[in-house]
Amino acid sequence: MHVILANPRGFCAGVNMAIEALETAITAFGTPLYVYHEIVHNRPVVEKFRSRGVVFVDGIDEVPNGGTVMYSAHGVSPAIREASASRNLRAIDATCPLVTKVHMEAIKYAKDGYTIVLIGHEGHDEVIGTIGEVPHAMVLVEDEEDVAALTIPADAKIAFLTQTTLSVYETEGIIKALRVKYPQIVSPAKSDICYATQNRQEAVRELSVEARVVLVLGSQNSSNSKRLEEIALHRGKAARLIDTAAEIRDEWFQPDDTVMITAGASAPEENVQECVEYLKTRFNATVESRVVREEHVSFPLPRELRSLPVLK
Ligand code: 2E4
Ligand code: SF4
Repeated sequence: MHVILANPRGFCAGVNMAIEALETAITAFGTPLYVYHEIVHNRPVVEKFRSRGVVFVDGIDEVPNGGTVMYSAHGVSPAIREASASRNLRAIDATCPLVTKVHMEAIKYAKDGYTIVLIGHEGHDEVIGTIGEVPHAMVLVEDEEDVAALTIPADAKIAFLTQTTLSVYETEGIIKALRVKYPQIVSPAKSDICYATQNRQEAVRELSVEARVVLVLGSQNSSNSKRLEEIALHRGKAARLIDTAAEIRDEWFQPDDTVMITAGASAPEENVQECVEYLKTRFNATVESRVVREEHVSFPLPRELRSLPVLK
């Protein structure tokens, strides 16, 4: 068996920042510490923090008065910020700056009188947060059928934005349909699909060609991880999205297989290495690391944590 380890894979700059922010907040404020939604969409990460006294909540009313709440990397709507303020909570914002950028674009387009089409997945934390900025000016589309069903007038002032973790290929199709229906449609100069999402997809597209089996480390509710699994499946690969090596089944493999391993932006490297070790032990696999793109991106800690005396 041969294992191809894809690069880039795993934690992106936004996830590194959010996890470091939570670690820092635990040190500074102790537990229980509250996080609105999962800090990132990864079960092992969430379970580890939960075992250390972090409480993940789906409503601000679950946080006791005067408590500390951190917003997850996926961002929140202004209504959530207001709810925290009215409860006198100490709020720490671990939203990825690349999600905040989309929020800012939404605010600007709405202020300039545009109707905004947001391409994204209904019910996803990031989409809920982005729509919450300008709900009166925004309509969500998930696919080309939704574009066909849009009733925005043909001559409207119209813009589109996207969720940060979509499939580049599928989104191109939806954008094409939007441009046919609304030739005047505008959008930000740079895609809202972030660098990490694009690079991890590119690595799967390029490296999966050589593999029969593709293992993607990541959780089922992780949009960017799910997209990596889908890309491999569309290419006819036997692809599996798993959280840990414990989910691996030997029947998935043939002894002389080439297996590509990657990880979504929220999946820890530890879980990748467990899978590599398993395949080495069980199938005598050789391992090769392949780099499709270099990444040199990092984000500062949330403002609320930068000036803490305890950390100086
Ligand atoms: C914030 C924005 O959005 P997705 O479900 O892929 O989130 P996940 O937590 O898996 O990945 C990190 C992240 C966070 C991605 N985009
Ligand atoms: Fe930010 Fe992109 Fe990572 Fe999401 S996947 S947290 S947008 S860097």
